Amino acid sequence: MQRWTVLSLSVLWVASMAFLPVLGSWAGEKGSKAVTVTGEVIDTACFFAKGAKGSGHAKCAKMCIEGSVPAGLLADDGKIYILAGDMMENPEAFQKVKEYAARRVSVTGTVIERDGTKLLMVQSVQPAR
Ligand SMILES: [Cu+2]
Repeated sequence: MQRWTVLSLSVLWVASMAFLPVLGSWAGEKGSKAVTVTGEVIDTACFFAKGAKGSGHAKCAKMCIEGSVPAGLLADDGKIYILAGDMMENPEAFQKVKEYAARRVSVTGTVIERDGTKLLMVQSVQPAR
């Protein structure tokens, strides 16, 4: 009987170990360090469809983003981030970044990358110097 107890405990132990990497990566995303990325706030519809950006596109970008087209950040190094916000803890920062359509900003937040798409979870934003 005791043998079975030892065996089932080992099985439980091995099973719990299998979940550790999953928990670890989840914690890593949650606790990942904030970075600051500088670039232009783009409306993803017009940018992905026709590369539209810059001051000549400002009016359209504002309209698109206000109309719920996802806002993105075209970083100075050419990388594209989809902008998102933590609606539970800090909804203001994400609302604020949308006011900067087609303008250069510095966004501070955490980056989550999945299958090649980068998401920038906005914590704060300010006009780029
Ligand atoms: Cu547009």
